[in-house]
Amino acid sequence: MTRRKSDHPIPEKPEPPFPIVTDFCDIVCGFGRGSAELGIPTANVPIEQLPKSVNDLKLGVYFGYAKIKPVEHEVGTVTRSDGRDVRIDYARDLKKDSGDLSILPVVLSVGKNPFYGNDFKTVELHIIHNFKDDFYGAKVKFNILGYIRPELDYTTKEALIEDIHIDITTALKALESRDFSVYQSQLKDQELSSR
Ligand code: ADP
Ligand code: RBF
Ligand code: MG
Repeated sequence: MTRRKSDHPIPEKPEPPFPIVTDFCDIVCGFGRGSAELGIPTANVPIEQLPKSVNDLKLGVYFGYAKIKPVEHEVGTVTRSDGRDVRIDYARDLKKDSGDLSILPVVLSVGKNPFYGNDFKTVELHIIHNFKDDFYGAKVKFNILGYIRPELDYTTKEALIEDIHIDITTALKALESRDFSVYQSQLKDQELSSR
């Protein structure tokens, strides 16, 4: 496995402040660079809908699990600042049988994307799963179980892409351990008790 100088050692099990678990939050539009430029789409979530403990995290890359929930709503369109139209379909086309609605591994970026020079912080989730369709407007609930590395600047887009691929491998490896994978159950639907 590739270990980088910037990698933080991953402990045997989540250590405080982890696990952090969120409520369902909205999936909103960003600049559309994740899929178009990097080939790595990220579902962007509004920071104000997240627990304060997420806002207190240092800028960097984290891992955990995520679950998408479709929203019943008519399909809509928004126009990005660059003029491109984005279809907001509230995950109506996601399929249960292809695992789209399962509890899935995720790598998260909490940061200002120095490679792109943003002057504001974003929280973005790359869910490690091959979705057939986008799901803007849907909800996502997730947990954060560990820290992988600080956010870095890069001289090339290829170097950023390569590092994100290593982040994905690192996350999947950590989540193989039972001490992390048990936290999948944090995202299970609450069953209504019959008594
Ligand atoms: P934006 O800047 O609008 O977030 P991206 O290029 O990052 O644009 O694409 C994000 C969108 O791609 C998500 O909102 C979601 O609808 C879709 N998507 C498809 N596959 C994934 C995935 N594996 N993880 C996260 N989002 C995905
Ligand atoms: N952007 C950076 O500028 N530096 C980073 O170190 C960085 N690491 C990332 C790690 C992961 C796992 C993900 C999903 C994204 C990362 N990004 C990073 C953010 C990336 O620039 C952003 O997702 C795209 O610009 C699309 O919004
Ligand atoms: Mg994104």
